[in-house]
Amino acid sequence: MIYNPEYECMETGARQRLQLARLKNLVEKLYNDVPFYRKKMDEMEVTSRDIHSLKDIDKLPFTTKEDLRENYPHGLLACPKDRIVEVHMSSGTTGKPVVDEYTRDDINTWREAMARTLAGGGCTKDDIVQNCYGYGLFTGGPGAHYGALTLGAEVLPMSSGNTARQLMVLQDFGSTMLTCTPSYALYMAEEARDAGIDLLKLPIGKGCFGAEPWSENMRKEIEARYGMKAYDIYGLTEIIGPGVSFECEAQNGLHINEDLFYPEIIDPATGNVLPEGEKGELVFTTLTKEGTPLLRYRTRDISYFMRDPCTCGRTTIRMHRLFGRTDDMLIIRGVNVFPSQIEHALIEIEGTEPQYLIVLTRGESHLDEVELQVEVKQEFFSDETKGLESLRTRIESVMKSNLQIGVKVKLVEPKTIERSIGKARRVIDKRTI
Ligand code: DLL
Repeated sequence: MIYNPEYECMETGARQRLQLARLKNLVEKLYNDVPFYRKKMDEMEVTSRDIHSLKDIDKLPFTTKEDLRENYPHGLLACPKDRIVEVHMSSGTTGKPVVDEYTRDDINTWREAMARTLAGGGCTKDDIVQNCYGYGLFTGGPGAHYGALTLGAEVLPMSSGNTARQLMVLQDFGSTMLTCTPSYALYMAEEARDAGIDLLKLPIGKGCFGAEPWSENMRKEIEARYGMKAYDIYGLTEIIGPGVSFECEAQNGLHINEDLFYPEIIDPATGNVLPEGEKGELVFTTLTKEGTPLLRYRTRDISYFMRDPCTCGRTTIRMHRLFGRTDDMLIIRGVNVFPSQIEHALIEIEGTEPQYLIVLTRGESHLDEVELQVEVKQEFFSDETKGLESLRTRIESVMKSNLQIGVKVKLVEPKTIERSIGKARRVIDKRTI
């Protein structure tokens, strides 16, 4: 089902006129209301009067994750603070999170974007949506929740974790749609098998999965284990959360809600806009947001656009499922982690060297496991085992509170972690997806 054919099936010329009008408004508003953007535009000697066509967007400045971090917490607010009704965050590179502040209308935009997204995966008012994305500052839980409510579906706001209870509810409440990270969907399927639950006998028939990289193989696996159709959904906190783009029944690229989020693909090295169809870094401009609208936000995600008509009837541009990122951000159990965050936390802990190695695996359980190898200072190593054990548990708890994920720490002797002459190799990612 197409939730909003007026916008999703719009004739391209009409959509472009709408995008241009919205872009001009946005530029005007950012210039007047956000000193950060006024400064950037002044430096580049550009105003809304220089925007005559959508192509002129390349005259406008980019926004980066660093810009968001430097303006934490409210520096990019574009409306009076009392109009904000909800806030979400995700981790930044060295601890400071990136913040998205929503007005009531922004929440309505999000509801609209997520209703389109879940409808793309076949959700209707008759569905029972088991929502196992995390609720809280993470956008996954609330985003899917809003979308399901907007469609009139029934929501089970499970949040993540407590798999035994998830499986109980899955059976007893007859959930027909699942929303969670793809790795958690597989983990649940594994646990179901161990508990002797036959998922194929349950009414669960579709799911919208995202927030982390996954592959066509993982899709096939999820679809086979649950007997469902599994759809890829994409988004990021900075832009709105989930709801930026989504797959339809054709499962051939993700339709971008481009009347709301204007997409570009750029060459990450030069910043130049690439011709349609070429692979590069995704950049989004929020066309209607009020709280923290962003101009040309560099996502660091890699994809390319597909403009050929889709069999579903939507006319929106599609992006290929992500190929990876231009930076070193890791997504571990759906949580964004930068190796530099680990380094930052380690420096504070006495007894350790700033030498570490992150080893990522995804075992039988389909959940990410993290082993953090840390070099211990010589004097600590000659110490008795009790001291080492308390250092190990201390690092584990510091990591847990800094990264929000559990990490298994292995202390190693000085000079055992391989040194490199070039870029240090901090991560060994053994996960196959
Ligand atoms: O992960 C929003 C979201 C929630 C999307 C639920 C989909 C479903 P952040 O925590 O800010 O927001 O992380 C955003 O996650 O830049 C991508 O690198 C990655 N990501 C998100 N969706 C996908 C996907 C949410 N479908 C970052 N495939 C993004 C691969 C994804 N990576």
